[in-house]
Amino acid sequence: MAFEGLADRLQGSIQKIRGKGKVSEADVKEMMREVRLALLEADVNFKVVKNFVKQVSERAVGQEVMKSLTPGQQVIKVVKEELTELMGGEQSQIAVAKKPPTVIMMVGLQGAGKTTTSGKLASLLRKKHNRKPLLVAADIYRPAAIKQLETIGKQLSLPVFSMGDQVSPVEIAKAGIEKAKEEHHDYVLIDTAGRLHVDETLMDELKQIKELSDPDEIFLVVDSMTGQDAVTVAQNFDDALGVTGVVLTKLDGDTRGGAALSIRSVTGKPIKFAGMGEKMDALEPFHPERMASRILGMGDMLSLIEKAQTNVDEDKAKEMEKKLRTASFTLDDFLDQLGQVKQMGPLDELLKMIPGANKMKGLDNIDVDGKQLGHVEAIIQSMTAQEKEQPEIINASRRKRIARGSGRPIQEINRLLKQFEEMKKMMKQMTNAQAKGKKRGGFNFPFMQ
Ligand SMILES: Nc1nc2c(ncn2[C@@H]2O[C@H](COP(=O)(O)OP(=O)(O)OP(=O)(O)O)[C@@H](O)[C@H]2O)c(=O)[nH]1
Ligand SMILES: [Mg+2]
Repeated sequence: MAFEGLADRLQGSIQKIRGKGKVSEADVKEMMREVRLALLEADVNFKVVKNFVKQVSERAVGQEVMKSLTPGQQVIKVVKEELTELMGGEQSQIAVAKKPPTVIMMVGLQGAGKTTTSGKLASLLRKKHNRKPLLVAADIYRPAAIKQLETIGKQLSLPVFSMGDQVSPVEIAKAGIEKAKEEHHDYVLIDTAGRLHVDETLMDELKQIKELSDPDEIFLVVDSMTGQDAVTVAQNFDDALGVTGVVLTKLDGDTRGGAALSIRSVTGKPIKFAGMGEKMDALEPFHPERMASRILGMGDMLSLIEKAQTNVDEDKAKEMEKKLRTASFTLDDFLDQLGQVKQMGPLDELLKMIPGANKMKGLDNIDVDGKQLGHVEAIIQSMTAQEKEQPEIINASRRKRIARGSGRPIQEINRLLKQFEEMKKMMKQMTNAQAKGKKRGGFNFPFMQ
């Protein structure tokens, strides 16, 4: 699997920090030492590594306090965000020419996957975007290169334009675009020749094709198995041609990840697509964020963190904390908290997002259908405003009335009131400890622990 070593090591160092209620500068340092080694071992460019480590360290030490996350989780969040940024942040789009056809030139070293990717991309454009692409066979050097593209075209029922191998690639490209105009194709994909190494003859020819066909995109196809070397190659191609985007192929293999993590940051060019196999449908738009999640092996955990982030109102959390400190926390506030937890979605769904939760004893058959939350809600809603403020006034007859009103047995009302009292006590202790200087980075809702 791609990124395996890197993923293992990053996940290992994250594991150590995840649950921490307090993260010291030394913790961050220790973690970043491991992250640095992991990246270097994955063949990531050393300057990129240095920068990454610096960036994460700065943010992790002087972190913004997110009330709904523990400090350990916050550090992980920073790592993920920076990893995403490293691979380009947002997912980038494919250009569309003002006047069709949109011309895409495929360039890259020998065997990188240009011809295969041309076919895949044409197929993707037709299937997902309802486009009418034309493939142009402009590799006249490698024996059977034209045949290869024609075979792909036949397989996909996509037209291939070729003029044999006795006409110059520049001519072929030009004629191909003319043909596309005549036949109203809206995309032209020019498959060019590759060389073992970047050489002048190749670059000169590519430059000429570029000049005459005025492409909207020049996609550099890069074999992700080539690691850091890919970055040098990319720089050379970019210097000569001005590449507009990168396609990383063979991400289905056991690449260590160096190319994927360095190329964007070194060349500044976005990774647009990822080749995930030899089959013609194995091309995916490149999502930096998803890739980062995948490398960190915690996609779902992060979705959970994001859920907490979007659903827990920070101001409200602060207000709640103050109420606890001044012991003015009421059953209404309690209800409010329940509401926040419920907003995050069904509890069993949330539990599923926690890696390993399904294997945890007791959690697998716990009643988490949210029914209980509903009952608690019903009980509290059956109380008067005064009862909610001062639960100590709820005597036996009031309990009976609440039981009738909520349709719950009286034992449940008793249990809830007892739990609420205990919770208040516990929170008071917690906030006292906090006031005494054992400051925790984040305030956790009791239901979320
Ligand atoms: N596993 C895997 N194999 C791929 C991928 N993309 C391309 N390949 C394989 O890589 C080999 C080379 O692909 P080509 O498309 O012929 O490469 P090229 O850049 O056109 O090569 P030249 O024309 O010789 O320069 C083929 O066997 C492809 O099937 C990918 O994403 N995953
Ligand atoms: Mg080829």
